[in-house]
Amino acid sequence: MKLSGGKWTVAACLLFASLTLGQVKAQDVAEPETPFVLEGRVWASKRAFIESGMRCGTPNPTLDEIADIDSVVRKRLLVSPSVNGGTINVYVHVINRGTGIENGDVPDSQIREQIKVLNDAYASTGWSFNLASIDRTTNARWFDMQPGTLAERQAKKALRKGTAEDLNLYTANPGGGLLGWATFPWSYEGNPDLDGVVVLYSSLPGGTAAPYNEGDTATHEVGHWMGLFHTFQGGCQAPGDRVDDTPYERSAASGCPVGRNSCPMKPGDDPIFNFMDYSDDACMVEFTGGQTVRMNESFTTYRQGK
Ligand SMILES: [Ca+2]
Ligand SMILES: [Ca+2]
Ligand SMILES: [Ca+2]
Ligand SMILES: [Zn+2]
Repeated sequence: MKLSGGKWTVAACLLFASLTLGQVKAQDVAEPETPFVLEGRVWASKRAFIESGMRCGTPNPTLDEIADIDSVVRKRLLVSPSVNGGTINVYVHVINRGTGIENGDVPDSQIREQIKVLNDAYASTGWSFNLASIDRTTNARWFDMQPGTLAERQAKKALRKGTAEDLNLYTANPGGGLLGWATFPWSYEGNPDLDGVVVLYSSLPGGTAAPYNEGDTATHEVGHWMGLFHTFQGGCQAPGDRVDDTPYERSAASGCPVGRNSCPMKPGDDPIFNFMDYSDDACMVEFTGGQTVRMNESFTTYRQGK
């Protein structure tokens, strides 16, 4: 009698727990449709912002491009094994339109915090980041540079330092609330001057670009710079992001939709906690082992010694 009462209690608890979990999931998936504001620009909702393409300006490559990129990697790895992590020098270029944070002149303290965020994010991958230098340039046209513009080319040509192994990180206000973009490792050979990462100055830790102000825009863009694609690259279709341990994902996540499963025919929930999705900074917390391998192999093929 006592025993069966205990069983009922356990069963009731399990039922309650699963109902509660179900409710939490439903709440997290449906974000409120309230206006989203970034750098003075307004979208109907954060989801609308995500779908506008302003979350990240790094292109999604085609299947043919991915096949070419990866065949070069396979050939390179026949010559000698891949590196396993390392330390990357970071040259930070603060582009602003005048003095003060509101004009993009972010202080050294915020840049040091950004480097710390990078080091924490990449700790599991074996890669670390060493702040090599900070320079500051006041140029309103460069401050508003966008991917593929003359302003981008001029700014980077004037400011870029180091080799293919070095990270050039530019802070700017890339027009209309674009959070950032990066060049891929395989673009270095043809376009060394453009190599690097640009982020919205207010996305640095403690900046005003909430909920993208914990420094993970840089984490995400550096992921591209290291050779990673978005987790939703290719949707539910193989080869996806070319990383086996990130589950397939039909489209970018917004917010922190715990339990999202946009490719139900493929195993696993969506990788919404991954730095290469579009979730809020607070929700982005991990790279996978497969992504680490891809970074190592991309670096070895396209950056090491170049
Ligand atoms: Ca994957
Ligand atoms: Ca799935
Ligand atoms: Ca985070
Ligand atoms: Zn991206």
